[in-house]
Amino acid sequence: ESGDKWVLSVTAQTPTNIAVIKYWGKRDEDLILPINDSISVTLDPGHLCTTTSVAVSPAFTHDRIWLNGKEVSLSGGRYQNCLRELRSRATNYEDEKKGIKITKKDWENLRVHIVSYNNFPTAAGLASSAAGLACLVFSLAKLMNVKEDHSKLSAIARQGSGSACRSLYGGFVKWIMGKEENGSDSIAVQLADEKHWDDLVIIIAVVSSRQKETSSTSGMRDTVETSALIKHRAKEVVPKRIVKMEEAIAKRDFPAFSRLACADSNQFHAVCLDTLPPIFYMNDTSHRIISCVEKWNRHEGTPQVAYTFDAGPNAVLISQNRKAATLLLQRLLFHFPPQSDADLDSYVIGDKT
Ligand code: 2P0
Repeated sequence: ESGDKWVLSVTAQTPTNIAVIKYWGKRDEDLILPINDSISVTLDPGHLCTTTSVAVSPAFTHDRIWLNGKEVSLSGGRYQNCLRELRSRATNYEDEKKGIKITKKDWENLRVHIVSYNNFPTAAGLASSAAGLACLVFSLAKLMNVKEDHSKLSAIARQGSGSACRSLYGGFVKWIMGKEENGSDSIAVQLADEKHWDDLVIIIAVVSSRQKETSSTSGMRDTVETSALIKHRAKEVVPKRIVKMEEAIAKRDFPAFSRLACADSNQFHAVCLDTLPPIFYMNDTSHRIISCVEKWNRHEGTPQVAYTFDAGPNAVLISQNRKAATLLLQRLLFHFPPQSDADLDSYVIGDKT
């Protein structure tokens, strides 16, 4: 294509991540700086992921974004921060065959169009913002020829949504809270790649795909303002747990991994209850799933399955291997029989990473 009729585009796909040591609470709301480190597992590509296409053309007059087929406003500070950070790092691009030449300076005036799809319920506590913002930052960085490594990109994705910084890597990922006021050292690092512990099987039991009532952003703000327990958690509990969780992952020690993940999920929900007004993310079904897993693990004498719940009632169940996953599914289907064929789709099964 020639003249100003060209369109240049990039498409990327990013899986979501599930925190096993949770992020909850910010020390800086604009830069999205957390009050503790967190550790997550990134799911396999293809399951619970976001696909994003970004395009640039001299014919575009405004930056625009469509989420799941619907245009939404890009005026929010978070999007704007990501776009600004990426534009300032854009570099020259040239494709002689197509007659496209974009200089670093051009990027400031070129507008982008962004189209993004989730293959799972948005805002039902399944970390849709994590995959979404990571994918947006990654695809725009490719489009704009940004030559930064993944850790720098993670610091940009972080400004879109905290948990997004962890989705830039596969495998096991730590988001280091950092010390700097400008957030430059609040980045994600990979602890182990996707091959390190590939026996793990993650099963997501969708208890409800309804939108959650309290957004993570406002929920954690209320927690930081009103909960005494969060201070104890961030200062005393999480730092020790992070060390132990890193060890458990390095050694593929499933019993330790499971105990730490379950305890951290439970404390996160305890901190939500300790908030004023209290935040209830889990429901009766979530509690029944916890009891069922706890009973089974106790009966076996050693943990077979770990559970973790984010800002919603859906259960993320991590089993040690395929055999344990099969037994878990049997148990789930026995205790929570699907009421319709459609319910069967709710048992999303995916290998880790
Ligand atoms: C996590 N969650 O570590 C925790 C556990 C939910 C429970 O990160 O305000 O959507 O965009 O930084 O990242 C959800 O919080 O919040 C979250 P913002 P985000 O995965």
